[in-house]
Amino acid sequence: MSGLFPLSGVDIDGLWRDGRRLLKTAGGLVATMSPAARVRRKAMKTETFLVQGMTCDGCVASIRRALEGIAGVKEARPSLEKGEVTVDYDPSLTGETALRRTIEAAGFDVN
Ligand SMILES: [Cu+2]
Repeated sequence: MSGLFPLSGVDIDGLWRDGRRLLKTAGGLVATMSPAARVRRKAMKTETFLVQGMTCDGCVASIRRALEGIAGVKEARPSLEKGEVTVDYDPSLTGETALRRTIEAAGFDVN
């Protein structure tokens, strides 16, 4: 079973569900990912914020925990040495302003 397009002898039910196309085959239903869903998966964004007030590993841990608690944040990597935090996130679920506010709410200043 391969591809997103009908093969001869394969009956398509014509519906897209959650970005998947259901194919009816002799072996049963097979779901394939739609091109749109593939694009959505890749649409992650990375942003780096300068953070003031990080002084120890405890600060690093609180910033990471706060940011990774936001829906859409995949990973937050604070650097004590550089005084910054780099965040990988899904821009369809959160944004720069929410990330900034979360860092501030954790007790730090963001530039
Ligand atoms: Cu600290």
